[in-house]
Amino acid sequence: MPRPLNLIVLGTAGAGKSSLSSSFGKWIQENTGQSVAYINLDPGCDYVPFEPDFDIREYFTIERIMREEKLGPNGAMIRASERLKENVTQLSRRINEIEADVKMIDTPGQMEIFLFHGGREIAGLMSGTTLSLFLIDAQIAVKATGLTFAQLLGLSINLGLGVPTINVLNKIDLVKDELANIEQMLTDAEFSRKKIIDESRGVMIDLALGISKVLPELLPAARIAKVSAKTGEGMIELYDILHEVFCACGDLT
Ligand SMILES: Nc1nc2c(ncn2[C@@H]2O[C@H](COP(=O)(O)OP(=O)(O)OP(=O)(O)O)[C@@H](O)[C@H]2O)c(=O)[nH]1
Ligand SMILES: [Mg+2]
Repeated sequence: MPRPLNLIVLGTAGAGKSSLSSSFGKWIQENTGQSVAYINLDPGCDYVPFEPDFDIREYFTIERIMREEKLGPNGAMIRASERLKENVTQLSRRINEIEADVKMIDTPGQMEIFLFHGGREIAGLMSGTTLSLFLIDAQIAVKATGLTFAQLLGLSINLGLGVPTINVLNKIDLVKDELANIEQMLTDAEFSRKKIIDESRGVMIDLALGISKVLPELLPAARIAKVSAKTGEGMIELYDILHEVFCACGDLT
């Protein structure tokens, strides 16, 4: 793959974005020999499990904005994203100057704020090829309605960020007994339909069935990767899927 490959790691709060940025980055380094840089775009975190080559917290942090501008955590996150947007040219230049084959880009848990304020702009200014990994907590995907909702969110990211998105089921070590079920929901529409009807009530059934009906038409053809950022399972599969998506999209530079 031409360098650099930018992997923007997105997902709902606590889905394992920081953990996967770290463990998949390490896996790529150790197993493919490519150099990996780590970019932290989450101004709200106290700790990240990697040593950032670029850290947005050098510019601002949620804690400081809350204190200085007397805002709550979400108001401060919006303010932080506005600052990201205002300084996007300078910040993306600094990220582009980092020499690495792969850049793992960790993002805030308040995904919608990042997407609507600055995320698209910064993704658009990165040199190289940019893909996003959308992390779904496997514990949510155990239910057909949860999986349907998560896939819909993945599509919104595709729309909001404007780059190809790979859906990644993380924390599979926590759902070992349910993995076959999840697999079947992903590949067998009729099975998924039945599960939705079993699980849901009233108006939810129609909504979930309606969404699950259109999803196959809209979802990218790529398989969903199943990984554990904790145990390291599934990293080869994720890397293979990256290749598939990359080849399907051609050279995106
Ligand atoms: N069992 C298990 N736990 C995981 C896995 N990935 C992450 N975790 C745990 O899930 C919690 C959240 O992980 P993070 O990596 O901080 O998640 P995040 O998406 O970066 O969280 P925010 O940035 O706060 O939104 C931590 O306790 C991790 O140890 C996994 O694959 N398996
Ligand atoms: Mg994080």
